[in-house]
Amino acid sequence: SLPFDWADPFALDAQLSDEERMVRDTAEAYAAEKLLPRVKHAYLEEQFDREIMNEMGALGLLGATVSPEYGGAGLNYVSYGLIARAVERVDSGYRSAMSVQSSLVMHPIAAYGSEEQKKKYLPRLASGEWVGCFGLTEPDAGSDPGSMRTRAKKVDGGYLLSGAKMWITNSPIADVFVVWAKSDAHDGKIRGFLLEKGMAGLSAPKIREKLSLRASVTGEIVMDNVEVPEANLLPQIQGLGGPFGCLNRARYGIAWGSMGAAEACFHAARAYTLERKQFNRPLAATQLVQLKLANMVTEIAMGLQAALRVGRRLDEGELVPETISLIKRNNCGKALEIARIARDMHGGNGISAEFQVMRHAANLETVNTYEGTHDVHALILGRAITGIAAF
Ligand code: TGC
Ligand code: FAD
Repeated sequence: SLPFDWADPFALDAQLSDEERMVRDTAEAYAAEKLLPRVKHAYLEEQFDREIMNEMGALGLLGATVSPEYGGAGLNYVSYGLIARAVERVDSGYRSAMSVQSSLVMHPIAAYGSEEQKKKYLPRLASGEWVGCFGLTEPDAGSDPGSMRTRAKKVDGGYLLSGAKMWITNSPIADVFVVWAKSDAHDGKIRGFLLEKGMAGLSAPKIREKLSLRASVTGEIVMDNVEVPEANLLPQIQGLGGPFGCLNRARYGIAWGSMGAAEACFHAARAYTLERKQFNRPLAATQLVQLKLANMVTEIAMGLQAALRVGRRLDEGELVPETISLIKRNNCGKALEIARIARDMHGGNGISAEFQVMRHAANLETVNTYEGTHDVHALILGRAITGIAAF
């Protein structure tokens, strides 16, 4: 028999290609050297450092799956997942910035855009020169985006967009806005539009005083008859399948990312309870603590293995959205539980920013909610199991 590796029980490492390991090492080194030292300040001050986008861009971490022809790294989905895991080990907010740019902004342009749109936007988004955001959610349409109110009205040469988007990652610092709206020229079907900072009638106020994901900037998108040229309509897609096609990829990345946050909490809880003594012995010498650590290592090992399996299928061209719902839901839910327990295991120190675990727990509240809530993904699975939509 072989020794048990508590940091990698199923030898995930051995299931990766050399290229995948290289990508992972690059992302982990960047996260440890550049992200970790600034996260506490960023979180406490509710500040996202814009420079991070340029740094990630320089390393090929933005739009990793996009073709090199348009500035992407041309990597597979497993590599994208490994990047998400590495970045979210530090903070879910930094992974958010990466996922939105990659899956929710670059992917729709690459998959649904015109040649001109790809040439104009993708290289600048890949380098981090431009930041993008994705506007689907509205104040009155969250889990049910099909009931959105944002409208595109056809006018000569383009469209007038009116409406409001809510809870939009990166909108206050965005140069490019992927906005989904119902278009009167297309029988009220949902279409995607590329808006740019500075367009008349467009604003993106910051949402302040979040108690979660504070190192990520979140805002609204307010559109008051914004004139959008015909050339900025995403030509290749219509209907809710457009935004959902992007969400499939982002949710997949979050399944990996949330496990990164869980790993950070598990490793911290292990180290802390080995070091900390009460009743004349390390906390780790108690049965209750060992039970908690055993539960953590189990959920993380299974969550990562499941994410790898879905990634391999994606790379083979097999996209089954419900399997993505399954891992997004399970991994986010388990990560949140692990972070809360790790916080508890740190005792009073657990509430200090110094020990990181409470920041992860607070972040994971958002991660469990965005990109489809834990319960909405249960309903997506329930529909697939029973054939009955119970939303
Ligand atoms: P439904 O009838 O199910 O589908 C409507 C159309 O969409 C197609 N479709 C999909 N296509 C591809 N992939 C998927 N996963 C798809 N799911 C649905 C479907 O085939 C159909 O196409 P067509 O051509 O027949 O019209 O639609 P519904 O309105 O009943 O949907 C219900 C539900 C619950 C599944 C859906 O609305 C849902 O997933 N709600 C959750 C909303 C959500 O995830 N929002 C995310 C906002 S973005 C975000 O949170 C970013 S955070 C990023 C960060 O910071 O990291
Ligand atoms: P609601 O839909 O009102 O849900 C409230 C509660 O009701 C949840 O528990 C939900 O599970 C439950 N519920 C809803 N419907 C049902 C049902 N039929 N049956 C049973 N229970 C139900 N959106 C974007 O478009 N772009 C972004 O970049 C983005 N970034 C975000 C960043 C942050 C920090 C946050 C917090 C959110 C972000 N979102 C973004 C929005 C996010 O996707 C939504 O918050 C999420 O989809 C849930 O919608 P909601 O907040 O309106 O909640």
